[in-house]
Amino acid sequence: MPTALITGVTGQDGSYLAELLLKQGYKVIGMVRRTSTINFDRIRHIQDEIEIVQGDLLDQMSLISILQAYRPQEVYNLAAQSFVPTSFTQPVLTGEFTALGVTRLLDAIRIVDPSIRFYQASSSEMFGKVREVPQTERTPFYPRSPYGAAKVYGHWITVNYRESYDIYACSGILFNHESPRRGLEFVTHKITNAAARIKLGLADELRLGNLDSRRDWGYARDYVRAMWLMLQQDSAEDYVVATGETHSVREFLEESFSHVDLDWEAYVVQDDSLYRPAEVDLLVGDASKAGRQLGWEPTVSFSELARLMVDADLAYWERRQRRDAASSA
Ligand code: NAP
Ligand code: F7E
Repeated sequence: MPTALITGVTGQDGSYLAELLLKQGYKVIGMVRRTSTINFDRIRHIQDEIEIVQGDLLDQMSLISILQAYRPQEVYNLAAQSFVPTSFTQPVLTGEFTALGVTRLLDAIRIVDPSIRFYQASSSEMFGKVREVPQTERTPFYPRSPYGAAKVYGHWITVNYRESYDIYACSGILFNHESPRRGLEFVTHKITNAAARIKLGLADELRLGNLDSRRDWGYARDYVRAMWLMLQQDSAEDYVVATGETHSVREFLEESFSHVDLDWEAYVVQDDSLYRPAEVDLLVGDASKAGRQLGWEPTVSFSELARLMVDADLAYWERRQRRDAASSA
C-alpha cells in the first residue's frame, strides 16, 4: 500500500484528492495546522480513513518530522494562502506560506528521502497579464498579485529542486477549478450560494466587483485526477490543466441565476471595494500536453459546473430551513 502525504487536506482540492487516493488503495496522511477550533467540514466523511497529523508550512522541523515518521512515497503540496485579495492585504504572510513554504517542504524531502515524488500546486494566476492566448507550459509568467508572485516562486523552486537534486518534482499549472466545496469567498461559490439563498427568500442582493474578467473554470474533482496522474509518469514534468474555454463572471451569473429562473441583473450590486489593485483580465489554458501525455481531459462543462453548484447550495439551504423549522416547532 503506497503512502501519500497531502498538505492542505482540509481545503477543496485536498478533500477530493484524499478521496481519490483512498479509492486507489493509498494510505493517506493529511497534514493540518494547529487551530483553536478544528474545521474538518470537507473531510468529515473520510476522517476515519485518513491519518491526520499536525504540521505547518511555516515550520521546517514539523515537515521533516512528518516525513521521517510516515515515509510517504508521494507528497502533494496543496497548502497555501490561496485567496488573491488577501494576498494584497497580507503579502508577507502569503509569501511565507505560498512561496517559502514550498522550499521548506522540498528541503525536507531532500534531507529525509529524495526519492519521494512531489506535486506542487502551481496556478494560472502566474500568467496574470497574459503574454499569449491560450496559455501553455511555455507561456512567460507575469503575475498581478502577491499570490501570483508567490506561486511563481513556488513553481521555479520546484523546477530548481528537480534539476539540482534529481527529485521527481512536478508542477501542475491548474486553472480555476470549482465545486460545492469551494470557499464561499471565491466568485463562483459566492454567486451560486447567493442564487440559492435569493431563490429561497433568504437574501435579496449580491455584491460583486469586476464582472468582466474572464476565467477558464473547470470542476475540482477532474483536476485532482490530473495531480495524481502527474506523479505516475516515467519522468517529472510540468503540465497546464484547463478546459480550454473562457467565460466572464457575467456569464457565470447568467448561467447560475437562470438555472433557478432568476434574472441576476435584478439582484447584483456592483461594489467598488471588491475590485482588486491589479486584475487578471483573461485566462484560458491549453491542456493539450496533459491530454497527450497523461490522457487527462475535463468531464464537466461550464454550464454543468454552475448548475451542479447551484443545486448543491439549494439542497444545503433547504436542509437548513427544514432543520430550523423543526427546532422551532
Ligand atoms: P483552499 O481550499 O484555500 O485550501 C488551502 C489549504 O491550505 C487549507 O487546507 C488550509 O488549511 C491549508 N493551509 C493554509 N496555510 C497553511 C499552512 N501555513 N500550513 C499548513 N496548511 C495550510 O485551496 P484549494 O482551492 O483547495 O487549492 C489547493 C491548492 O491549489 C492551493 O495551493 C491553491 O493556491 C492552488 N490552486 C488552486 C486553484 C483553484 O482554482 N482552486 C487553482 C490553481 C492553484 P486551513 O483549513 O487550516 O485553512
Ligand atoms: O476571482 C472577480 C475577480 O476570487 C475570479 C484561486 O483559487 O483561481 C482563484 O483565483 C474573478 C476575479 O478567483 C468578485 O476580480 C468579481 O477576476 O474566484 P476568484 P481567482 O482570483 O481567479 C486561481 C487559479 C488560484 O490559483 C487562486 O488560488 O472574479 N470577482 N467580483 C470577484 N471575485 C471574488 N472573489 N469576489 C467578488 O465579489
